[in-house]
Amino acid sequence: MMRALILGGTADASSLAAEVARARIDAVYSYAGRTHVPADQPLPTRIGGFGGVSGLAGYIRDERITHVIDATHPFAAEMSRNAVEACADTGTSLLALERAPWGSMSGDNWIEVADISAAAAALPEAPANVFLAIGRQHITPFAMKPQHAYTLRFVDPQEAALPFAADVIVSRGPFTLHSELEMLRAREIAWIVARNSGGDGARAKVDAARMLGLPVVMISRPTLPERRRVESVAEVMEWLGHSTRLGA
Ligand code: 3Y8
Ligand code: NAP
Repeated sequence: MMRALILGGTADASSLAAEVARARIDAVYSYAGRTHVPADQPLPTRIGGFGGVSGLAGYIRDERITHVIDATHPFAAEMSRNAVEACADTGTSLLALERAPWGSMSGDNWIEVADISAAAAALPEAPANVFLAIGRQHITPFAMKPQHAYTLRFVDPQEAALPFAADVIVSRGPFTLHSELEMLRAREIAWIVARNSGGDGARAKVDAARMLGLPVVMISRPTLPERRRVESVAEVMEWLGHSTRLGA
């Protein structure tokens, strides 16, 4: 009897949950619990870590999960690694739903770096207005360049003290080209730091940067273990034996 676990937390995961619910597949949606009020899902939802690989393997056994879909964000590397191990340990089918990275196009001025520390090192020495579009969890490396006027964007209001002076915008995506252009112009942003998230939910700032001729320090994705992956909800549904082709 099929029972699916969706490791969620992205717009693609929400789209998948809607199709899975429509197909009446027995499934559970999972959030890490990073945000105060995550978006509602049309499936039974669990919130919080599993407790590492063994915790996830135990969950899979206890809940009789037969299929795991890793629809987490491309930078949720630890969750993805744990899913590969736990599914191998329990002999459970695993499929990743992972959108393609953004590619730079003519007019883009990207400085591609491997990680957050390299992103901080890539910023200039001369003070500038810098927009850090990388959330809340991994901003400490920028404390090494306190000379910049930083703008941060969080999903929830700031709780802990910041490691450097910064102005915080509280807003969850997805963001529009118009609102990103307005924000960048109003704050006279000269540099943007972003993760190569892919997808549409956060692409607007990259397009706005190109239109304004701004440099973007683009953080490349972490390498993930080999696993079967698709880029569309339709392919996941086919894998689950529920084609979403019209009239199917
Ligand atoms: C809790 C679920 C939807 C989903 C929205 C997508 C788009 C906006 C791009 C910017 C970049 C950032 C951040 C971002 C994106 C979507 C999508 C995506 C980047 C929610 C969500 C959860 C999270 C967790 C949160 C992180 C943070 C990262 C903000 C919900 C809204 C910056 C990633 O305060 C915290 O601890 C936040 C932590 C992980 C990265 C960080 O290090 O701070 N996402 N984001 C998920 C869970 O608990 O399991 O609250 O409803 C989901 C979305 N985030 O339905 O439209 O699909 O990718 N999320 C980055 O660097 O790209 C925003 O501001 O331009
Ligand atoms: P991470 O660093 O890869 O994972 C750290 C730990 O968080 C995991 O080992 C697991 O804890 C728990 N976890 C992560 N995702 C989970 C999920 N969907 N359900 C249950 N537990 C989860 O994760 P992250 O980068 O902080 O991302 C956390 C969540 O935010 C994910 O749902 C991800 O899709 C979403 N998100 C992340 C980003 C980003 O930039 N990283 C962007 C957008 C959305 P245990 O080991 O205890 O099981």
